[in-house]
Amino acid sequence: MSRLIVVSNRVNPPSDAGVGTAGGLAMALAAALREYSGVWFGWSGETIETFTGQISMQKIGGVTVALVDLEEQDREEYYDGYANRTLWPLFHSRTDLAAYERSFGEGYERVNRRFAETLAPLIGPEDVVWIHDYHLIPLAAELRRLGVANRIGFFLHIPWPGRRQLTTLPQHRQLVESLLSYDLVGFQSRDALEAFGDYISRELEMIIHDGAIIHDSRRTRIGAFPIGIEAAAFAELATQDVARETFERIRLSQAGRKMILGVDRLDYSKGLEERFLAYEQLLADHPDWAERVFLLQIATPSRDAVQAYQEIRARLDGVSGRINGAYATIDWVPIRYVNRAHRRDELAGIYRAAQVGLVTPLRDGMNLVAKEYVAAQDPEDPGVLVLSRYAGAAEQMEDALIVNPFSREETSEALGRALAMPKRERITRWRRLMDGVLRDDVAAWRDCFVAALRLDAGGDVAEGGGNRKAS
Ligand code: GDG
Repeated sequence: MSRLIVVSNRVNPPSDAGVGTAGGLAMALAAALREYSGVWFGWSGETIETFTGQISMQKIGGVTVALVDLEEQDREEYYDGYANRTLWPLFHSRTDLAAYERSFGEGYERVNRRFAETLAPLIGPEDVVWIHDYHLIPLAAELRRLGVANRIGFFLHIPWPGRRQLTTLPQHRQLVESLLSYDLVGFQSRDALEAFGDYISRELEMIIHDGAIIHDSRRTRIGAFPIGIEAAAFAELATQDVARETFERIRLSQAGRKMILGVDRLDYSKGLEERFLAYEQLLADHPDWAERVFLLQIATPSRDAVQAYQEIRARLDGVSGRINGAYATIDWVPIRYVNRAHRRDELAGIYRAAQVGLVTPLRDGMNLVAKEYVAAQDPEDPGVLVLSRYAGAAEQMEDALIVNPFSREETSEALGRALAMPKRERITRWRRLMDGVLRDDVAAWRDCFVAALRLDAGGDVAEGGGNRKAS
């Protein structure tokens, strides 16, 4: 029987209760595996003294997972190093933060080889393999070297960088050529697909014809497959007990004030500092909003081991403290800045209580928070989404107020407009956004990608979310 084998760096299915703190990617992949029988393979997050390749099989939340431990040196070079200090900043247009160290590249190759050697014996002749994200770009090439001839697809959850930026990476050519071992390579947006196509045609001088790259060994099809959320289920969650209690708690503490909400992993790509400054601009330009509005920013710490993350955290503590010191009154604090993670159902209630969802990353593959905010709204009295043009989601969510997050004046004006928007316009915009979020949900994304991956090499690529092909 043909199974789906999903591979990602971390394996983190939501618990059986389904209300844990699992992020968007985890929710999406667990949903994919509940639908198709299969296995989810990846790193356990644990380290041991010497790599053994021993697999621990478990069943979590209805999903079979296969976990391997890595060595401490792997964590340092592959995960904290090449993934988080080289590729993440580079792919988010932060070459100033990107560390190009040979040991990181060696660790990346070593772990991808280890993953391939451990995974290959698990793959049956009919299985289809779906590999996720920038940690594992060379995995298909390593599997091919071991003789795996199955159909293998890759999906990139983050943006694809501009050609000139990518060429700053010493091994850029090797990295991109390793993608040609896949049968299908998927991106979040047309923007990413076009940037990739630009590199392929101008650096590798290869031809893209009819949505596929023609090269010696195979035909690698490429496409945009914008990821979605479990939209109907999330909308439902927002009306359940825990969400309702959280909503009421916020309403009580709001005391009639409007709430602007941000929810992000604490990451420099999310534009949090720029967001705080744009909000400060609103308070400076419109003193009448003082004491009538507040910003709730939930920012869950991540990648604490990396210095750039310690620095952004310290900067945000400083900026939020300064703004609060300058504008607060004895009974009003302009920014409620929270570094604690919340349960998913609490989060749904928090989204529903916010009059404005402020989603302003400087660069983002998709951004699921924008979609969750829309899904959680009350249809009779929805809030307004303010969305960065540099989130992949902006290609699909044109009825949001689209802003340039680098311009604090533009963002602050959009905030003012969102806070004052009449109900009729809010409902019209939200309805269109919600139709899209429901239609292009995570099941549509998964089915579209898997169907395209299962097609014969001669077939055409189906695409999700109404996106066009680059050719
Ligand atoms: C990467 C790409 C792409 C956040 N705080 C809490 C919490 N979250 C959840 C949100 C959302 C997820 O984490 C964040 O997803 P995003 O898409 O916003 O961002 P990344 O983590 O950077 O994800 C991104 C995504 O992969 C999927 O392809 O969209 O572009 O960067 O689901 O709700 N969840 C809970 N408590 C929190 O405090 N339960």
